[in-house]
Amino acid sequence: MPATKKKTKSILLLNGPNLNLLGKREPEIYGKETLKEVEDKCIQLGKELGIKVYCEQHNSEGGLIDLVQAARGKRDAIIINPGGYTHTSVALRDALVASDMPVYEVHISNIHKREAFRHHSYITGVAVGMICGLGTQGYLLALRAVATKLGL
Ligand code: CA2
Repeated sequence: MPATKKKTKSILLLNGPNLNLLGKREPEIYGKETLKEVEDKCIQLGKELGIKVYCEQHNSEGGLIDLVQAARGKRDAIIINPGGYTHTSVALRDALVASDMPVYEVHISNIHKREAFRHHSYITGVAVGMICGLGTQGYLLALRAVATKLGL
């Protein structure tokens, strides 16, 4: 019998509105690293773990939903920081459910230490888990959690 080749696991790392400004504004809340630096670290860790990391960022709700829909059937999981849409978007939540991918939610800041309107997330209820308040390290921790779940 011919040996079957195992397909490399892959994930979508998706960042929402304004996260393209990482490292350029409000470093006291979001740190000094740029989004590109964070993405590069995730790609590198992904290589070590055996996961190909596809990075996307979009500022609009529809743009994020399109990216989630496009990942369906292609990626094994999604790590998402939905930015401000965390607290407002039923539509993004619906898209994540419809994607059939396990969802890992990440927030750089501790949303529960901030304004009351940030305390509720529409995403957490459909996520495997949520990491917040650990800075950009949260993305790397989420990636490690994905690897464990995928048996890598
Ligand atoms: O802590 C997080 O990661 C947030 O998802 C960030 C969102 C905020 O609305 C959420 O409540 C918590 C805001 C993203 C804005 O990103 C910026 C990054 C650098 C400079 C300015 C904004």
